Amino acid sequence: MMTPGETRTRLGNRHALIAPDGLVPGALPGISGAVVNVVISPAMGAGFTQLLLTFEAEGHAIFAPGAVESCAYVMAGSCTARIDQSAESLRAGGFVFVPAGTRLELSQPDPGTRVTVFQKHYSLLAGVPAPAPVVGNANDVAGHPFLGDPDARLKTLLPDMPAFDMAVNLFTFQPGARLPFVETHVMEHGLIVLEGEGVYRLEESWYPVAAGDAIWMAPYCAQWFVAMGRGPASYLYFKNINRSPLK
Ligand code: UGY
Ligand code: MN
Repeated sequence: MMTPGETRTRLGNRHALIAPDGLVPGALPGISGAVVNVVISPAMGAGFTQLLLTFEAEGHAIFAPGAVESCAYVMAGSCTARIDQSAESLRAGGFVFVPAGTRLELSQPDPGTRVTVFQKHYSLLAGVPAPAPVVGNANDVAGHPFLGDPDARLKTLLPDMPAFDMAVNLFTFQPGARLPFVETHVMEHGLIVLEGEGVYRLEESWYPVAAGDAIWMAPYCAQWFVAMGRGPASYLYFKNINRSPLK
């Protein structure tokens, strides 16, 4: 139990740890019958948005077509995803990516279904057609040893092709496994811990983290992770990719 007046949440200029205890829901257009948390957003300095939706029975989320692309990942429960005219069932681990200009609707959730949604303004690449929608399940995606470490496995959920300007990846670490070095890179991250425990280094701070914690890492935020629990630790994360930093 947290001492009254305490929180593990930390918000800085270059990174944030957002612990679930401090989340406050807010309404968003097109979403009903769901607790909506805007976990990461441009309001804190990020170049993207990370939403957490917890659906009630009859819950419904419509992402209207526009300049924004979206990738929704079902962390628990199940729902139906409608992309334009086609409908897909998503169970835990299921994900859907819709490019800018395409309508996405999430409906018929099991009560308690939890979905993380990453959204960003699409950055068109001259001469390259925009990406098509993608539907899949992380359980069907092979995990590859990260930089040769079989105990740190990375699943890349979206195609790594120039048309895509966002990556959504799933990282699973065996107890004691870690990122091999402190990363510093221009790409941003939004992250949610799905299971297990560990310690995340963000710039000059080291944070114990566990399932449900979310993290924002601004460009060049120094970052490192070690899994510390008795079982595997996994996190889902967003990364902007494939575009010149010179806008
Ligand atoms: O893709 C990445 O940059 C990844 N290795 N970063 C991270 O897990 N913090
Ligand atoms: Mn990284």
